[in-house]
Amino acid sequence: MADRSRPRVAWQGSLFDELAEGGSSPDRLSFAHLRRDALDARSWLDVAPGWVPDHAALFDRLLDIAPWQQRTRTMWDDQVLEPRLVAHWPTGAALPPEVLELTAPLSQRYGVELDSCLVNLYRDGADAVAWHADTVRKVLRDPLVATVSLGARRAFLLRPAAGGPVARRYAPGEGDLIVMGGACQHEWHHTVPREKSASGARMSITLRHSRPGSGRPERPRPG
Ligand SMILES: O=C(O)CCC(=O)C(=O)O
Repeated sequence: MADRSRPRVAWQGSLFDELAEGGSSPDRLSFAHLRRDALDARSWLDVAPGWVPDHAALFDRLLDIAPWQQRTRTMWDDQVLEPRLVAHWPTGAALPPEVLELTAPLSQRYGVELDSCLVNLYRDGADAVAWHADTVRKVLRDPLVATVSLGARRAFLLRPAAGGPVARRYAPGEGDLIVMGGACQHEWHHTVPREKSASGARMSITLRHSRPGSGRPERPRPG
């Protein structure tokens, strides 16, 4: 059940940051500082530090408006609480204007319609998500998953899906953008591990598409 009340979390963002009105600055969401990090010949991440300049205000706004849910997971025979809160706008739901301002430039740049949004709230360092790849890989061969991180920085790690040591470590927060692309969801796993020393809450806005981009080459599924 979605909960309309604002979660109580701590993060020392700028209290004076105001959310820019959509389109007020043409350079508000600029890709000028984006760099591509190739994981291998087929998979890559694009990283744009500080992509959302008014990130503290966006954090604050989403805390207020998102339909927060505490989901449970079946573990062995028990139902356990998922260690984070989530808010989901599935494909077909009207995305709020604050999210549409993010999807518009991303959809244009990457040539796909980002049409669903899952926001995760890691309330403190005890909240986490285990190693996994996103389920959108089951319906799309080459899904893009774009994530805007707000609030405290947390480790975001990648390792090969087939197993092996951590291959990349990032520490996204405070408006950073990470886009996973190519075969990333098929051949790599990612995690946000528990972190005792986390300095506060982190929110990740994850954006996905439900249809392949026009003209994008399709890659056969592995296996
Ligand atoms: O919080 C993040 O950056 C990752 C979230 C994630 O992987 C997921 O929700 O599937």
